[in-house]
Amino acid sequence: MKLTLRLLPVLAGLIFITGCDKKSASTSATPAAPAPVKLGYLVKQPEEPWFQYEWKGAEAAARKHGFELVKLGVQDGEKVMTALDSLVAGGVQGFVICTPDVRLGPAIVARAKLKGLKLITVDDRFVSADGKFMSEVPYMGMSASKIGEAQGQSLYAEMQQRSWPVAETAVCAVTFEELDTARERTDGSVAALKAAGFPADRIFKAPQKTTDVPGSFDAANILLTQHPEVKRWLVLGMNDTAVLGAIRATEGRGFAAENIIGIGINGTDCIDELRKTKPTGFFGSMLVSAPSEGFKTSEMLYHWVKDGTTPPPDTRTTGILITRANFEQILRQEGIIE
Ligand code: FCA
Repeated sequence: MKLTLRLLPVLAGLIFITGCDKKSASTSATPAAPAPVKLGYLVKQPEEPWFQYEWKGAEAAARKHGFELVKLGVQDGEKVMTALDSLVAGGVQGFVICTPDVRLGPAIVARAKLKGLKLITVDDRFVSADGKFMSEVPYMGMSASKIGEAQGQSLYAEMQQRSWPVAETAVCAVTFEELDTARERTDGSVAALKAAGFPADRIFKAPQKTTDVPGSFDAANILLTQHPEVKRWLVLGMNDTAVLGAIRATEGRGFAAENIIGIGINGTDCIDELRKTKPTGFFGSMLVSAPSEGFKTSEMLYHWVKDGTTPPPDTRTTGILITRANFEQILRQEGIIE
């Protein structure tokens, strides 16, 4: 049973790829026709809208350049390795990956080399056994510290806008420090709050065990229990999901929405929240363009495979604040909503 289940993704990959081969066979009657370019796009959390929008961007690049795209969810190390084997079996020449664990980097690079696959990392940068970034693997991701700083500055500005007494306010920083991009974001945010004058002894960390809503809900809930004296909370975290879980925790403990200011990061995983007719404590998000990350990484990979153009080693993306007031307009311009 276990074996059968484990083989399913491989079989699914083979069926998909067989379908693709039929198409290429009918068009490759002329021997000189170049091999079609096939690329993979592997993400750690396919259920998160952020990654679905990255895929959307990658699909747009595939349409523009005429390559085939294989999208796979890889929630753990075993799924990554199985996915690589099925990609190779299907004639894929390279892949973009947001890995489920950055410490898998050396193993993924070794497997890719062995199989002759080109690879670009997105969002979560590979880390080698000595804890250093694997700078030899091309990477595209957020300017994490800067985006975090903007989150912290925006929280402070909104607190001032509401004339909240600092003595009654505290910061709930939902953290996931084992992931560098997450730690850089929350460190940047906390540093900006301190630089703006928010007292350091009223900034509390709530470490999340898992990077989903239940994970941040649990983390924030513990913190809220420890600090019943706090009347108003500023909430920050590495992404929208981290902040959303904490917002749900404040609601569970009876805080009114007007006593909470939460600002997320991504801008893609909070659309339903911002659309709610009754505003919640989720004030806004630092929007980063997921579709353009998906488009650019897969376009770079395409040129690398097709023309041998090596991608730049480290490309960073920036963010802007979206709130209830402007999110529809900005997300439409970004192509995230219709
Ligand atoms: C990490 C997070 C995602 C997104 C991405 C850019 O992978 O888990 O939510 O923020 O960085």
